[in-house]
Amino acid sequence: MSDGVLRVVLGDQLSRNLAALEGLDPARDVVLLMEVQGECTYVPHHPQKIVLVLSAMRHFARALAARGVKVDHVRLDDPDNTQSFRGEVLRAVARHRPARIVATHPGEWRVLQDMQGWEAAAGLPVEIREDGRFLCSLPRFRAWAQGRKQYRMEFFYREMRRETGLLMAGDEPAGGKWNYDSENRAALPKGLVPPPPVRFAPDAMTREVMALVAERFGAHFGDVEGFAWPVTAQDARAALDAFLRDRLALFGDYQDAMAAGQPTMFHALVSTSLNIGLLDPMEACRAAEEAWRAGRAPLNAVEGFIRQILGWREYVRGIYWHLMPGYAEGNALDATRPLPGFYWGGPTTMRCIEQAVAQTRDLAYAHHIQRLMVTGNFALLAGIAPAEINAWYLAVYADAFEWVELPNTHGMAIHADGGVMASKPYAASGAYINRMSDYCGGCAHDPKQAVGPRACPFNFLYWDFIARHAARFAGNPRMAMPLRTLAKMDARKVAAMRQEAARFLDSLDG
Ligand code: FAD
Ligand code: DLZ
Ligand code: SF4
Repeated sequence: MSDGVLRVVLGDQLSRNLAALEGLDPARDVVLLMEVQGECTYVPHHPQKIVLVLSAMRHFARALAARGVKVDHVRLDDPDNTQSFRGEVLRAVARHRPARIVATHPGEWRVLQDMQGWEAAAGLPVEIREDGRFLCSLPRFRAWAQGRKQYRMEFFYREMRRETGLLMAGDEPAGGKWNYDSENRAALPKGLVPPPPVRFAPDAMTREVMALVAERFGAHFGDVEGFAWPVTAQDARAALDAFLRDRLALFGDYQDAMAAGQPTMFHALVSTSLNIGLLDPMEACRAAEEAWRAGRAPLNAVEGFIRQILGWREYVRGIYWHLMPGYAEGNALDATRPLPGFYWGGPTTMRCIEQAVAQTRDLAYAHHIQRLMVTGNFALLAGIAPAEINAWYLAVYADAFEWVELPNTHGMAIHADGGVMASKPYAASGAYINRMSDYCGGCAHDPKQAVGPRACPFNFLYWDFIARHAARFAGNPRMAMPLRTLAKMDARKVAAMRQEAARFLDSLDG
């Protein structure tokens, strides 16, 4: 046995300041990275997501090795690869005979369970260090959550603002308000074309991974072609800088807007980089704050952007680890319907869904309001089984890791947690999509009709949803308005919409 340490780095832990690398002794220690089939297929990840993770791992390993660190990088096509984390850790222990193993807390419950078994399996001490790359530690979140009946993001966010000093003027929020969301709901005016994000042409290393992924995972939804995500810290920073320069100023105004043929709008496209460790969340927040202080972007944009990262991103991670594993099991609305085929690119007459799914297939990306108010809203209204829709979101987005994907889907989009995250379901009819997008103009359906051959499915499904859950929502003051409207509606119209909904739902494949 050597006196060295085996330091494990997972595919979403590609940060120079990673906890598992603290105290690294280049003379004795070995850093282990493992490309394993099991992680590529536990849900059928989009090929571009697999390319992102594997290529970024290879670039990270190369950069570490260039600094004189001993790196053991197990490749996917290594003939001896056992294709599981556990199997590869055991093989690496046999190769290097370390005195102990050091890892960083992973981003998934499933992986933590596995990691906690490494010590017994390897017969060596395994230290799992807290992941210090987040702005709120898990004990800090727990202290905030303890004893609360409801975990509202807004209150958490204010504490984080105070603690970090971001956008603060002494003890007060900059500009006098904590949250400028009410100014961030404009639709995209005709003629305004969002500047496209920068694309990163694949280098030779990425192209090699693309070929490997195409060969092995070609049957998954999506394609490696068109891969353009940053795979190094340098490119991740370049992507952030391009956003700050070209899109931040209007990010706030059009944060909730959707437009046909505009897959990225004024969004930042930094979630992949943040989630795999190429970009530091505090660096992104400080850079946005600096743009505001220098007069390059208005407060509603900068506060909106910082809230997503300092607020939502940290909050959902806290919720995940505070409430797992039970959180994933909830099904508060008793939803059991299988996922319709159009989520995987099958035909649909609903243009909003078709646009969101097509760009998801092409880019492994959809922006927040598409995920929440189009595909998420549909799953909520139609009563898609939580396990099926959760697995879909985890598979199809390049930025999807369970700690962030699950609360957003299970809690925010489909309300399967019964209101832990959101005080009311984000249910909306076609009127919302019509107001926030130009999708309806070219659609076979009419967002103003709720019955009849051209009725928008979001309309009759919305009222069917409200009627179906009327008793459940009766005690919720935030649902009082739709319930009152339903009660005042002509009973024959309600019956016709519910019949339409039943017919439509019965016709779905899945
Ligand atoms: P921007 O809109 O430019 O926002 C900037 C950053 O803020 C994002 O990069 C992200 O890091 C953070 N952020 C914004 N909203 C959220 C949020 N609700 N939760 C956590 N962080 C947020 N985000 C993921 O990173 N991974 C996921 O798997 C994921 N799944 C989602 C599933 C559903 C159903 C919904 C409604 C949202 C999901 N989100 C997820 C949140 C959000 O949609 C994405 O973070 C965002 O679309 C990423 O694109 P962007 O970088 O252009 O974001
Ligand atoms: C998502 C993913 C994929 C596709 N492949 C790998 C891999 O080969 N090796 C690896 O270390 N991680 C991979 N990941 C990320 C993991 O599935 C998992 O989400 C995180 O490690 C949890 O922290
Ligand atoms: Fe979607 Fe309905 Fe609008 Fe068609 S009419 S795009 S289905 S909201």
